Order: sequence, then C-alpha cells, then structure tokens
Amino acid sequence: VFDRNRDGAIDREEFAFCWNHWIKVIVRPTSAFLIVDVQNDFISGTLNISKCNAQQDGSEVVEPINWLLSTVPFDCVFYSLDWHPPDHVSYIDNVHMRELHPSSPVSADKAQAYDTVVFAGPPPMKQRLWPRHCVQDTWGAELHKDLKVVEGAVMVYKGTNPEVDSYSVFWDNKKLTKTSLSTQLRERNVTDIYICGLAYDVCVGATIADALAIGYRSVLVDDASRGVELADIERTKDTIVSNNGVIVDSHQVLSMV
Ligand code: VGL
Ligand code: ZN
Repeated sequence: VFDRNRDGAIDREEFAFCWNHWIKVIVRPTSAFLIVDVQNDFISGTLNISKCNAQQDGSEVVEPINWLLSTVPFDCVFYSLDWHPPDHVSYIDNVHMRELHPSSPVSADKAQAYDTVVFAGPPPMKQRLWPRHCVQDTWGAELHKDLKVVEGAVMVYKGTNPEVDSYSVFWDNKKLTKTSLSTQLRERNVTDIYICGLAYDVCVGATIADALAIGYRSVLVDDASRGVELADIERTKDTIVSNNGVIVDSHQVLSMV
C-alpha cells in the first residue's frame, strides 16, 4: 500500500504518519530492541572488523545504541553474545580437528581465516572460518565497556554448540536448536523488533532475515550497525527491503516506537 521509491524503499514520512495515526492505534505494537554482538573481539580484538574489507569501525555503534537506549521507550531490550567453546567449528586454528568433505574448495592445510570450507558431516556442512573469537568467559567475548546495559535486559548466548555456528540470534546455522530468544519474545507479546550491532552482513543480517521469516515487523537501525564486506552489506539491505523489512537511522526510531 505504500508508495515505493526507485530503491524499493517506502516513503519515511508516509510510513511515520500511517504508523502513528492508524497502525499503532489499531495494532498496539510491543517493541523489542535487539543489540547484536557488540563484543570486544569484533571491535578491537581478534576478529576486529576494521581490519576486514569494509574497514568499518565497530566502536561507532556504541554512541547511537546508547542514545537509543536512553531515549526510546522500547518495551524490552535484548543483547546477544557470540559465545563459543574453545573447540568451536568456526575457528581457523581448529580446522584440523574435523574431517573435510571432498567437495571442500580448500584443503585443511591451505585454509586461511575468512575462507569457506566444507566439513564432511554427514551431512556435509559449509563453514566460513574465522580467527578464534568470542571464547566463552574471555575479555574478547565481553560487551564493549562503554555500551550501556539497561536494567531488566535479557542476554541471549549463541554459538555455544562446538559443532555448529550460529549467525542468527534465533537459530544455529543448521536450524537444529533455537536460542531462548523466540520464547522470550513470545512471553512479552513482542510484535516489532529493532535490530542493530555487529556484524551487519553476518549476524545482524541473519537475525533480521529470521525475524522477517517468523513474521515480526522488523526494523534495521543502519547507523547503529557495522559490517565486514561492503558488497555483503548491500546484499543484506536488498534482502531486508525485498522481504518488507524497514531500514532507518537511529534518530527516526523515536517516532516509530
Ligand atoms: C559474527 C563472524 C563470526 C558476528 C560471529 O557476530 O557477526 N561474525 N561469528
Ligand atoms: Zn562467531
């Protein structure tokens, strides 16, 4: 029903008007703010995203997130943490611990961080390899020291199974196991999710894709997110928009909640 511009995005003023005068009055939305993986390793540690292709500074998300937390009356707040055991399947230095499938594009001996391999399984499993990061109970897995942690917020831990990676905060990558997020959202009757954090094109992207698939009204806060690869960030945005998600800047959130 909304007019769409050339990028397929809806007009923000039109959206804000309909939201405040019609949708909110009828639907009585309940909002959740989900802050994804704002952890030391992604900002200044072993998986420092500023050293990746997009060269984005992960610490820049802290200020807009803190502003949102102290300004916007979200009904509930969630923080996710990438939380891996030392023998996790995604670590490049663990690649020799498991057998690769013959179809793997790189052998264990040649594999480097950021390469994608195929583990033997069964079933065979594609896996991007990363530097060892966010090991449970280490400094690298802690939230950034300047990130505001609000009272009553819920922490969601993911990637705890050594055999399966977990980019989405809802599910592991094989959709074998759910985190506590779905249940906690349902308990609170959440209808709308505002998502931001690190990394835009990895865990933030996978999380909003699942949120849209489940049927939440899903909003990505663009200026409160930073990523790894520019092309993948663009792909993430395209996927969000084509699945009826909304991409906004933090200052626009105040008029939506
Ligand atoms: C992430 C790579 C590996 C993320 C987690 O939080 O985006 N990226 N593990
Ligand atoms: Zn990880």
